[in-house]
Amino acid sequence: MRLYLLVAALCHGVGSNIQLQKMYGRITSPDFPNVYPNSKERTWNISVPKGYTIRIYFTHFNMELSYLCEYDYVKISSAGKLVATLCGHESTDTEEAPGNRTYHSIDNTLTVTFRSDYSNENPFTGFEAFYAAEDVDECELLIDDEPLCDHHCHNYLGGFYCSCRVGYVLHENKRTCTVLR
Ligand SMILES: [Ca+2]
Ligand SMILES: [Ca+2]
Repeated sequence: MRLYLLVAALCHGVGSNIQLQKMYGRITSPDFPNVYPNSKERTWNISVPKGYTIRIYFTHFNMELSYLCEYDYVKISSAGKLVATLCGHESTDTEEAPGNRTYHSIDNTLTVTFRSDYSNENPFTGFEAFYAAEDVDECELLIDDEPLCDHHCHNYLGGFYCSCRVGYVLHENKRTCTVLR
């Protein structure tokens, strides 16, 4: 029990996890717009309803530059896949900084991790980023090279529905059309 409390206290001091479920928002490095502290880790887990993806872009980015961003970094991931590893101020041959780029989630969740190591030779002010949910246009999607709807597809915010030409009815699966008898 004592060990557990000690571990919990240590973890709390170093890293923290923030859950965000709004349709849009702003996230920043610790102490922004001031210099970010050393040895900090912070993770934002953003989730929006199904039928949406998340886009995120940076309005400020100033992190310590290190080879392959191994010292300080911002990592973006979604659906268990790494979307980007960012550090520095401008992109180099081996490191990426966001610049004006917009990043997109793969599903309806996006994880952003900020991490700083134990030292900085210069002060760095970190980052400011804005994210927003974006409707998935299911009518543009193909599954196994097939559109989701047999006949007509209607996209709306957060979902879609199918309809059929005259003389057909929509099957129970809500996607295929069968001849009306
Ligand atoms: Ca550092
Ligand atoms: Ca939609």
